Amino acid sequence: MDDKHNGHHTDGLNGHAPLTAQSKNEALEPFREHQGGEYLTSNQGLRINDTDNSLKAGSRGPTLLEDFHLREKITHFDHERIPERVVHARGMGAHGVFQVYKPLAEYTMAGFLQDPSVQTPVFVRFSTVAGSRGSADTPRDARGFAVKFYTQEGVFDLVGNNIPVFFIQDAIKFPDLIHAVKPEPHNEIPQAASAHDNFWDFISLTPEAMHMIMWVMSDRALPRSARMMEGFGVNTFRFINAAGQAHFVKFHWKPLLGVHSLLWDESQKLAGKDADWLRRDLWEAIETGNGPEWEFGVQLIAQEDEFKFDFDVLDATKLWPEALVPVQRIGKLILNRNPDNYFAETEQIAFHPGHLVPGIDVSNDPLLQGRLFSYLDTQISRIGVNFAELPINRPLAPVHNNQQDGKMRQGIKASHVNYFPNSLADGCPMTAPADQGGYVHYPERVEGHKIRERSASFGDHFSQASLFWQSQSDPEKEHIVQALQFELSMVESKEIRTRIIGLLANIAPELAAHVAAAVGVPAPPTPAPAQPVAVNGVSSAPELSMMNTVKDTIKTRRVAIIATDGVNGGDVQAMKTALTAAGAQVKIVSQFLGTISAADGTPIEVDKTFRNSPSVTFDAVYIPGGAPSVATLQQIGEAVHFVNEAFMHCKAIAATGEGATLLAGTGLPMDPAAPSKLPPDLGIVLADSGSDPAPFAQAFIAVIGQHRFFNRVRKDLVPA
Ligand code: HDE
Repeated sequence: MDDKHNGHHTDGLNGHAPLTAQSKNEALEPFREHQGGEYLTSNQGLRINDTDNSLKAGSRGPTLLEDFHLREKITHFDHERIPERVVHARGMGAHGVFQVYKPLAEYTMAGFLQDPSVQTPVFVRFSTVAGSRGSADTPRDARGFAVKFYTQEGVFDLVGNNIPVFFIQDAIKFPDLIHAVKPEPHNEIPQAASAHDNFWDFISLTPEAMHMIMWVMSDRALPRSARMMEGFGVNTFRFINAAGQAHFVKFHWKPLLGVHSLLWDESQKLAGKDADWLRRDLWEAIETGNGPEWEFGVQLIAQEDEFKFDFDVLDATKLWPEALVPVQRIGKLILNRNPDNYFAETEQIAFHPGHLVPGIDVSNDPLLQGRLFSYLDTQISRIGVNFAELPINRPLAPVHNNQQDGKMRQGIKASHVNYFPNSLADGCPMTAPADQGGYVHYPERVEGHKIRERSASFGDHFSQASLFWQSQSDPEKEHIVQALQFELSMVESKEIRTRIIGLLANIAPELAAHVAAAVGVPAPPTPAPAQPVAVNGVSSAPELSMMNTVKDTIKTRRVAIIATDGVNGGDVQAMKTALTAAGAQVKIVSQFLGTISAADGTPIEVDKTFRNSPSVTFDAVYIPGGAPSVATLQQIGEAVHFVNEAFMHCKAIAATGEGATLLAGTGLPMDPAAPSKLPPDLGIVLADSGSDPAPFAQAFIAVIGQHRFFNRVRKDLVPA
């Protein structure tokens, strides 16, 4: 840490000691109410003698108004809810720590980005956007990725998404966008879904949205896990160093587990089978000591290079291709503690892109500018004007100002002086000069006519949408086409569908033609073959395809071993041991809970049933050998469906000996008598009974790490 920051943190008026990641945890401890051995009391501490019977005039008589315990209990219950977030209502959060890799003083004076030995406590909240608080986790949607850093210089909030661009360029359109995507106002249908007329009507008249549309129609909008999502600050911010030099900056989170997604069919089924899929996934990962990790990345453009690009750096519908502006990985975020109380922490946390620290400032991005107003405003109506005093929102840096009163004020100010300047309190709290950490805005020179107008430099709505399309692998393109076909098939107005096809033709003629073919509107006339569109010479960006992501780990992946009585216990044990050693979560799945009996009589405890944990809740499935077990499974529809569905969802599958016969219903082009003839890239590994389990398990581990195998052409033969 440089001298300036040392000085600021350890001397001055407050003299507070440097923080550790423990300190937010410790700061929350006085607010935690641990239970054990106490009497039940009223809110005033009165011991309660009966909480099951109201006070009545006779045991069959009317309840008496004087029953203060009944009234306190029910009245509090009546007021338990606060308004849900107007967007991003459904979410889950966790505590963690952030550490920078090396000092970033060259670019920013932000204290938490200087000293690799300092752990900055964080709280992160992930969310969907459109659904209400009780909606499912897995609809097609962008995901929020909001990080609150409790730094020594105050709270810094990075309120981002898992998609690097946004639908609109100017915040003034946000209410229209959200009204359009939310359930329609007359009948409040559909919940958490963009597949309806209002949304696509708005989009069809808003060409600037088309880049973001490509992202939300891609599998990025169906994350397998919050732990397997990228995060992006989306808006352009500024870094400012101690010498006053500025860089435009875009923020990134890169997950160490890679970026992985569900398939649309899985997402829909999971919404019913386990509506809490993503929430449970994050919770369990942290509970089992597998806290997720991301690297923090920055893309920097020097202030003087502002106009060197084909896009405007202030336009939030554009990304900065990594070939032009590399992502520098500058630190690591680890989530390691679940909240103690969902409401007190995850629901009451209040983010705001205007929560900044010295060295980080906003840009003139008109989307960001409007957000700066909206978030503070919404916290006031959602929580109250004193939201910053709630335990989860309190900065670790001390707070001293002359704000006072308001609903639910917590602190008791002992001074009788509440204004500035003053002499009666020796001028305190006093303003801080920049060299004492006082926040100074970047002194950008601004000049212009007062005007409601979009800059012409924001006018290209299709090049980056094309770049995204061109950068996708074939299966990813197919999924985008299928998503658009589905969404538009739900749109009743043919005019809206036709307008969308017209917009898609500007991105890629073949995309428009494929979608049109399924939604009952003519394809636009075939133009001359399109030249690949390039952004400053970049016509394909590998970072935009999930095919190029991390694929070398099976850590925390859920693997089902399906079995029943007569299973070959050796197969089960060898596979379970190998997968567990590689970090997977292995579950024995059978028809009923209890124990099953292996062929040699050994009891095996069943963890899950086909009904309570269908194949959509797993990443991979193993079918061990043992003729009696396999014969029984073949007679259980849910077991056969389990395997067929895993095949259809392109998941890794392994089978030993007669286990392979369960693959018969999948449409797999194989001869069970000669499993080696199976094409190697289908993600299916088979072993003969009695063969060496070690290399077999390693082969299975390798395919699970690949996540999905989209080249199973016959997957479409499987009845859904
Ligand atoms: Fe938000 N957004 N937003 N947003 N946003 C909110 O604030 C808003 C935008 C994002 O876990 C609200 O506390 C406007 C972009 C996340 O608590 C509200 C505009 C990005 C969260 C609001 C945007 C986001 C919110 C609702 C257009 C990605 C959840 C509740 C200019 C960078 C934070 C709340 C959490 C929440 C306004 C656009 C991310 C109403 C006006 C772009 C992750 O203030």
